[in-house]
Amino acid sequence: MRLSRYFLPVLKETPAEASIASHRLMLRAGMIRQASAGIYSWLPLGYRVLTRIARIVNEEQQRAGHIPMLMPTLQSADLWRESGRYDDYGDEMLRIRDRHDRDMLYGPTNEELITDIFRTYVASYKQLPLTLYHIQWKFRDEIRPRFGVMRGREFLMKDGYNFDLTKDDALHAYNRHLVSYLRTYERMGLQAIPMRADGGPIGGDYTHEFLVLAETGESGVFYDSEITDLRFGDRDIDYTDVAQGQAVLEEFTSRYARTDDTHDQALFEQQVPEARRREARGIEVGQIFYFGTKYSEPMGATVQSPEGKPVPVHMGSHGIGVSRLMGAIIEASHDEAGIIWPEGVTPFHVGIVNLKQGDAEADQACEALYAQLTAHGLEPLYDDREERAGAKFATMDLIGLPWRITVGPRGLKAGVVEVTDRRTGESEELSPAAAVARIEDIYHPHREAARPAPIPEPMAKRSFHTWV
Ligand code: 5CA
Repeated sequence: MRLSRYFLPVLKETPAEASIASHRLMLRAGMIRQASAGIYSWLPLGYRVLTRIARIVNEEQQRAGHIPMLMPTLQSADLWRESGRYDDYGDEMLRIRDRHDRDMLYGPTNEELITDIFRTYVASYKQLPLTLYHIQWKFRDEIRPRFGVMRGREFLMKDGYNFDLTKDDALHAYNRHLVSYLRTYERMGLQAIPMRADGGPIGGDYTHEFLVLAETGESGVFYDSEITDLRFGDRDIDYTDVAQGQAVLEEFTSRYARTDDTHDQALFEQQVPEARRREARGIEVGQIFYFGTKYSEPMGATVQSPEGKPVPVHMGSHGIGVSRLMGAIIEASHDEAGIIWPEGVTPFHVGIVNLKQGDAEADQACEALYAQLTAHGLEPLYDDREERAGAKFATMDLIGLPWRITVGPRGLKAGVVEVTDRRTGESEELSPAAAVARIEDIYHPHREAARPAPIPEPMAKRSFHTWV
């Protein structure tokens, strides 16, 4: 992309309404624009990052064997009356009446809709296990939308739903989600700690929230400091292996880590030596739930058991705050000058800054770099505007591309360009060809990880044909 032809409305002034860094920087970098309270338009740069976050979420869900689909944003109130939540959900639910006087709502979550789909098509335990998910906009009429996309009213969520014959199978699905979430957040450069949480309006008391530690987080958290040393890394995992899933759950959840909703001070003091006790704040970027037959029973989502009896399925639901993640990533990774994107989610892989636009040699070198990087499957952002070097650097620093190649007539005379690391500010002089190779090397591991994984065997073998 050439900046002269892009739409990047950066702001010089710090917007008064933004009280935390991520909100401020997203507005300044021209990523979002508020449409009304807690509702945002995603401008091109913000939309690019949102797409990258969603892509990682999709890849990791499919790697775990979960199946993508798409449900609508508007739902019929009737289904929610069946589960009993239409009245229970309260003022956060946006209720709408259509021209035929039918009660509708803008979905805050999808347990009812997916359970209805399940009960329509699935009749036998032989069609289990099944986990379906989608990435779709949700609406919750939050009393105090704030911090930009962090607590929006309209927000993008990945929500997945598992259907299993037994509690044990459903707990394996729970563990599979936990593992896939650890991978997902790490690919975005985040450490998100699973913590014992409260079921809230979704229900169930078997639930963990994933929290990114940040001073600006809305949740109070209490944890054993040892937990921050844990990394999932790129270890191999077989998602169909029950014991492996259980081992990861135990590794990541056996130490004390709770949100303020479930915190127990006496237990905290008993389980954690004083020197390792931490009290901090965190941003909730996901939550997983096992709630058994809470929805399947009232809604009649049963399957024929191996003994030939109809039994309600065991379910759980599993959410990731896709749009909130953008705020969380920025809170965790920025400095005075702007955002510092982790390579996994950066809107462009590398910026090219031409120090002397109009100089034939500099222009030509930039064009050649642009073409070579693009040929490697990388997406550069070339600042080809007639602007001072200082202004170009300030824009690149603000929008936070992790790598920058600076091209100027003086360097070119010596046969070099400059490659700069946004995080450390360190630069190295390299030939243009070596600069391209350097950027390619940096992104190569991410491109490997981004390759779609083969579908796990048991899922691949099971065919799903139902006639109704
Ligand atoms: N049905 C379940 C899981 S599928 C569910 O709705 N879970 S949730 O309520 O915990 O939401 C999932 C995630 O969405 C949260 O962890 C959070 O990251 C994100 N989220 C929730 N409310 C908001 C909001 N108002 N703005 C932005 N993100 C939100």
